[in-house]
Amino acid sequence: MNSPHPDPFSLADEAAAALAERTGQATHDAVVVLGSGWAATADGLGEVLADVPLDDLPGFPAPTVAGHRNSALSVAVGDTTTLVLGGRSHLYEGHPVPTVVHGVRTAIAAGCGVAILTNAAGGLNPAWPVGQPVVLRDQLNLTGASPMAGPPPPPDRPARFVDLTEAYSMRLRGLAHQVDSSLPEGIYAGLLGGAYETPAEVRMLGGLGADLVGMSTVLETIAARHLGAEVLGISLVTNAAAGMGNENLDHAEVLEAARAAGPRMLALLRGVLERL
Ligand code: 8IG
Repeated sequence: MNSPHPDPFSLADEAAAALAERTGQATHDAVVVLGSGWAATADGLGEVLADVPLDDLPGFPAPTVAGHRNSALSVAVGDTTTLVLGGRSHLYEGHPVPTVVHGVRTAIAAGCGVAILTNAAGGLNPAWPVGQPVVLRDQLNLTGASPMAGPPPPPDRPARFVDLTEAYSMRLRGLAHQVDSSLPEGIYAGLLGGAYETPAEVRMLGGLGADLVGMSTVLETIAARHLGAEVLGISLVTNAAAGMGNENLDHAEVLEAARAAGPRMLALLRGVLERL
């Protein structure tokens, strides 16, 4: 790190410079953030140009969550030079909001105009089986936090009060449906997490309009929109939200559902990246 306490935007610039140096790619076009269980889709997206340990880059802690991988890949997918972040940081790990959104800010500083944010989520729609990918249509940020709270962005960045009317890009959602026309859409509720919901909380979330519930993504989406990137969100339903199915929740079940859905998710990501 060049300075002891850079603001989060300067830290993202530093990380983007380190990324360019370590990958040999002056810029990237799109970033894919791989959520729980999505790590395997990194293999097969395209030609791997570079593989850098995430925690070698300024501001990136090593991922601690099972199913994440400590790796930033530079991958050629058709004409799209793609940065694939093998893991992310979550609020429930105790990371501050700037750390949680550091990956997307770094990617955008590296040139990415498109952010594809993936996650594993609980499904509230009983018609969705485990292993169902769902395109995010909108979100409920129920974390109680925001990347736009705190000191104002520096003068060379957009002001806060970012417009979130189109949090998830119509254009990118259209591309996803071109690739896989049977994909449903849903509203993702992002919570602090650390524990799954009670059945009462799941009923409440359904009343609020949520179709999916998880512990990530929503802050990254806000940070990406603030900096002008288009966002595509994709959830993999890996469990029925508590009280919606007939089983208790455990993380091993989540990882197995993701593994089985891997080929479909890989084709979806590759197809979207090739069409950008
Ligand atoms: I995977 O049911 C996965 N992540 N909050 N609730 C929340 N996060 C999740 C869930 C779930 N499943």
